[in-house]
Amino acid sequence: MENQPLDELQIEMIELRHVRMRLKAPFRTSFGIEHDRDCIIIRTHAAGIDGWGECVAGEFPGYSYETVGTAWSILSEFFNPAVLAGSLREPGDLATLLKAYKGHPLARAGLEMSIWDLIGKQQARSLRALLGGEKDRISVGVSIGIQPTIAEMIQRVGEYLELGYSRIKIKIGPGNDLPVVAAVRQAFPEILLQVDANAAYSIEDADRLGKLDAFQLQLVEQPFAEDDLLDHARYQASITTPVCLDESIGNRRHARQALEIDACRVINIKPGRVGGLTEAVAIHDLCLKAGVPVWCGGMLETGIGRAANLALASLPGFTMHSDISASARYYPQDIASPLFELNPDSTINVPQGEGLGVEVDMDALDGFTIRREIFSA
Ligand code: OSB
Ligand code: MG
Repeated sequence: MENQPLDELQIEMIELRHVRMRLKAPFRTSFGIEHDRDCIIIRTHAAGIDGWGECVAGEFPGYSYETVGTAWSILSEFFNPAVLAGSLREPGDLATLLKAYKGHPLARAGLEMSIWDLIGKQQARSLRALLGGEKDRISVGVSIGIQPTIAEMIQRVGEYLELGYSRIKIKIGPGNDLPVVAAVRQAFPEILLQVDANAAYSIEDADRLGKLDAFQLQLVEQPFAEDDLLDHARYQASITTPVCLDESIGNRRHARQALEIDACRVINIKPGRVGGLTEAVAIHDLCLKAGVPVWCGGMLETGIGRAANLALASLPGFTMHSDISASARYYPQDIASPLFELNPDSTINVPQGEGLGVEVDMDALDGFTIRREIFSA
């Protein structure tokens, strides 16, 4: 990161909003089903500028132990007061201000994102430039939830291919795995296809999961528990398809150790899961050095979080398709503009404006806000 040295930045105000947005279609994974997507939109204010961030914790602790409720509590009780009492020169300084506190990466990352946006606007630089990104357009795919029937899964895959997505990820789980994958592969023999189990299996399932090797998948994402690097290494040793870790990689140390024991050959980087963009870039750098490809995962973000993901994915090591689909894939109405659209070559443009490079639509945001609180120094 090549940030110009900054003046001390004193955050004067932090606003939290619990936002609930109806998804176009329910999203089902091995850990549950979401009809609405809940998140916390964070606004930090300093020197006349607003910075926006999105905390990707959801309504229930299915993907992560964090929820909107725990993130709200940690932010209001600890993180916000620490930020309001301190000062920063760059977004990475947030880690210093919060050094006394353990965990809660999703809450941390949302707050950090708002500070990146604020500092970008203050310096009149895009987030892409602040992060050291290079690409203008990001290759993207779509992540499809578990469907009620195999026929419907094949239909969904066909629809997204028709829309121009050139990489498909399907969610799998016990009871929704080999026959679905086999049928999708048979229907679409040539497509870039990958699967994501969201930690639904254990090592006892390794024989069954070994059969995934027959379907020319790009990768198998997170078959086992978050805290189970060792069994991922055993599984990786038994198949030729790359294992990709999502939930297991919470920071750069996890990434280094996972690569060291060959627990995975690809890493999905999500800024939320790793506590923010600073850590996300560090994991990217480590993987780039090790020659391990990465891609940017998604958490069904609004236009705010999506803008940050695109900026991150512009770094050179993001060589695989990212889970960053067009705005229209997720919501009937978004809270930021412009909307992100899919180019015919299955890419999405990286925002070039200052900070995140998106404008928050206050009327839309107000309409989706179900709780709001302001914290000041
Ligand atoms: O595991 O990648 C995941 C969504 C919510 C929680 C976990 C995951 C996902 C996705 C969606 O796969 C990706 C997207 O935002 O399009
Ligand atoms: Mg995943």
